[in-house]
Amino acid sequence: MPAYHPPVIEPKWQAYWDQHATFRTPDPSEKSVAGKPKCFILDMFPYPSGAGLHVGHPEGYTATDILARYKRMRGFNVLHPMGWDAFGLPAEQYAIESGTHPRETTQKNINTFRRQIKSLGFSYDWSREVDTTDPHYFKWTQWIFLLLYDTWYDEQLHKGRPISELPIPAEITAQGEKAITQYRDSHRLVYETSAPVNWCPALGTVLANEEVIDGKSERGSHPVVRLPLRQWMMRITAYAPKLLSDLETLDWSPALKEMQRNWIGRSEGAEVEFKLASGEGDKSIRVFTTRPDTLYGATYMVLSPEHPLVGQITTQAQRAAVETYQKQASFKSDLERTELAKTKSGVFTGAYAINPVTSKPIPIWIADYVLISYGTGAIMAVPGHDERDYEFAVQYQLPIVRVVRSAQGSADEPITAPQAEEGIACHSGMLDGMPTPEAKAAIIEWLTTNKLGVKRINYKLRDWLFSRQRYWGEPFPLLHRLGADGQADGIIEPLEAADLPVKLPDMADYKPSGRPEPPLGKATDWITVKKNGYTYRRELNTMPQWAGSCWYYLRYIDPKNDQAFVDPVKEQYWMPVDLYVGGAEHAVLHLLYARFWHKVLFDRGHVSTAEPFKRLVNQGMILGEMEFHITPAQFEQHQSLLSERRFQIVHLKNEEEDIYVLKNPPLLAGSKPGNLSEDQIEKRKGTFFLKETDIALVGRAEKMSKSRGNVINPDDVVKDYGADALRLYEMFMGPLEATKPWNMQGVEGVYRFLARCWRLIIDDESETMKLATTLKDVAPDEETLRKLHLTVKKVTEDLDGMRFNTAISALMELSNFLTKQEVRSRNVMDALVLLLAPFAPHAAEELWQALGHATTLAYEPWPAYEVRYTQATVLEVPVQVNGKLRTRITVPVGASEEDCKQAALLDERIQEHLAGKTIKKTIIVPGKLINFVVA
Ligand code: ANZ
Repeated sequence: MPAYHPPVIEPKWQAYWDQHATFRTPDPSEKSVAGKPKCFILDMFPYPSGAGLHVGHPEGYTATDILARYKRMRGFNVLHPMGWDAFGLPAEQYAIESGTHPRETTQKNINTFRRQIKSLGFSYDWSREVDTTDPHYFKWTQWIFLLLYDTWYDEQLHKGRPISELPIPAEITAQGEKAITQYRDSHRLVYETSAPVNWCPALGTVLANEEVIDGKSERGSHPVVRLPLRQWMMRITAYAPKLLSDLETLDWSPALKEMQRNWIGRSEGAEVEFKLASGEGDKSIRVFTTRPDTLYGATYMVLSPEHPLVGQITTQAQRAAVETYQKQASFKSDLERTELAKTKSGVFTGAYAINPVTSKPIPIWIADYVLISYGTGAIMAVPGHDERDYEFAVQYQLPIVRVVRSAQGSADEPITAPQAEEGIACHSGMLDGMPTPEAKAAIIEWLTTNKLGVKRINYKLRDWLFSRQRYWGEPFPLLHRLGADGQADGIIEPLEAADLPVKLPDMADYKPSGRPEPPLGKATDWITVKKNGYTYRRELNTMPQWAGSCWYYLRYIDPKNDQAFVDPVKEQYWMPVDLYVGGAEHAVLHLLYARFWHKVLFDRGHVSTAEPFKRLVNQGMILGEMEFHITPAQFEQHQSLLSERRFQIVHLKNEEEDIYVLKNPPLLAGSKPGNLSEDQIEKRKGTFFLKETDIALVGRAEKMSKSRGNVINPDDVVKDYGADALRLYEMFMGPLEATKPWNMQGVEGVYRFLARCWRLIIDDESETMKLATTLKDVAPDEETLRKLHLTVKKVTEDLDGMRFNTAISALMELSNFLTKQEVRSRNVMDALVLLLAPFAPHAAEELWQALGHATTLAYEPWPAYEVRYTQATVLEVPVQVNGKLRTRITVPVGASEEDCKQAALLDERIQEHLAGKTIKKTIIVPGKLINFVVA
């Protein structure tokens, strides 16, 4: 037993923590909380997939656990919870294949995840566990949905308000009850619309844009088509300005804030109205432009193929061509239509509009590079100054004119490439000679005066498509009223809080119909509701997986409350989240959606902070063991170079690919070839190359994932090395934010470090558990005190800065130092164990107990350091002869001038330089410099 043996001590302490509820977090009303500052440390909760945990998961969880344990030792009341983001497609797909209820599959997966996470010794308060699929939880997801449904955004007051406070214009009131209802419905943060969606027949669901890659579903690669469909949307765009400006108040990395900014995508410009040429009716086309100053250069217009005017303005002669084109465009995703498109395409509608400043008729085209979902879905095309328009104009031989010149350039310089940069307006009538910003302001003023346009700010952010045609999600708490004919009459009845939760019906058949109707339509008993003398049909869509994760952090604060989603007093105490750690893959959507819901809750008075997550850190990705792939052709071409570099080359041939994998040569005969390390590659223009070669790597074993077969299962690591070693290794690999390759040898290294710490304290040669004989009740010597206090300082500062890898290095150094001692002080061992505790809690608890302490160390005060032991004792001072640096010497801190001079004179190099010369003067700047002036 006395040898370091994780399989015994780790389960022992996990059971101890469970039995003693060591990590139960007291509520703010409890006595034990008095005087303690709070600290809310949050992990992004996992989706409990069937594959179980991989070593990427515990990275962030270990970091937050170390901090949670550290903060407790520093006297904080720490909230550190865990839960499950458990709705989602895989359980439903599995149900379709196997008939197993998704709840069953989900529960099984949760149990696996919980077991795995518990085996790593994280100090979660398990009494606060949440599960988004639990009706006690999603009751409140539905409740918050109803709050959003009940809210409209007041642009004047810049806040969400109850729909009952929406001012109804007199002309609407005059039209009666139905018009008022419609008016309200069109202002809610949750609204219905018929929107073109990505419909995937094989999955039987609509997909978000991010779930579609190259026109195929991300899951399973099934074809996706664009269809108009009745959908529920959330008006997140109303909050775009606040989501943008409040980023400034957050302690997030600049890169992450930039990603959110880009996603929100604020553009300042104008809307301009173009009348149709005479004979085409009194209709007009509105465009959005960021360059209203180029209006004189608008030589044609483009409508998105989906634009509602297309059908009305297209001439008979062009109709067939236009309709064919519209159909083609409907099969392409936005990405394919814009960034991925190699060439531009379009069709003339036969109609013309009038350029409002030149009064010239200009042709109206349709083209798929104009998207219906942005701005007004129509543009004025300025081929002289917009790249896309230029390309299009060249292709279809449309006129190109220069309306902006560079400061030195001429107005008549021909355009051979689009000039997008700002400059001086030319060929622009009243704007001529104005620099772009001035020209923009002038034309906007002119347009406004002439009622032909207005200043406009647009956002790239789109409203959030909130409904899914799936079974395994939260049902909507909404009813559709049916008229006498059994059809929905357009009146929506939101359920009341007392009616919640709306649970999912039990069904035997989860199969999608292959048509856009949701599977819930098959639950015939469930869908019909009688209320107040009316018959209603339930809403059949379910919520997207994002819903449950929009507010889970609030539920941890008060997980069992069945009167409110969170008690306001507790909410005020715990919020905001002090630290949120998770993967960068959630940098945009989850964080925007959660911030949006939080802001609505804030406006409606249900939470006390405008932002949920004060500080956020993205952990870096852990890569599978690294390999670099090259194609057979590359192999042929570079064979000699590759052998020169002595790579081990493994030829892989499977059904899908024929590739060579490069590995480092085995270091010892008989050992396995090593994987290549980061220093073998370099990144140029976004592509990875083998260092100092032009061999671009076609692939490398990247992010760990089951499909790549490079997943390392934490269970195996725990079994072989223990949870403490896994935790240490996860943190020792490199900075938390960095992308790091996994390397099994590293795990062995930290394991040896733990065993060394163990042997410092335990006599591993004795039969029974006994302290090492080298351990004595003696006061440590000065040198040991210095080393210890310096280590405490370093580890403390590193933990505050989340530099876990360097903190671990400092602990390793301390253990090496102590290993050399023949007699060790017990006090020093106590301190070492406390420093180790956040990182390797099981070993630390066991050693703490061995050192004679009766209870857990989880709440022991964190070791303090004394400054006097951490200050340097010697200084390095440069020594010059006639102002030239000749050497450096070390002197004790506070040494006198005379001592410094004598020390310098004893130095061999100085003696050489002084030989045969007379010292005329000695200049000494204490602690900084010694200079001998010689003749
Ligand atoms: C004329 C113009 C002249 C434009 C010029 C640009 C440069 P951002 O910055 O992304 O907001 N545009 C507007 N709506 C569009 C749509 N639905 N689909 C595709 N393109 C659209 O870009 C705004 C610019 O993108 C607008 O300004 C418009 O082209 C185009 F020298 O108008 B611009």
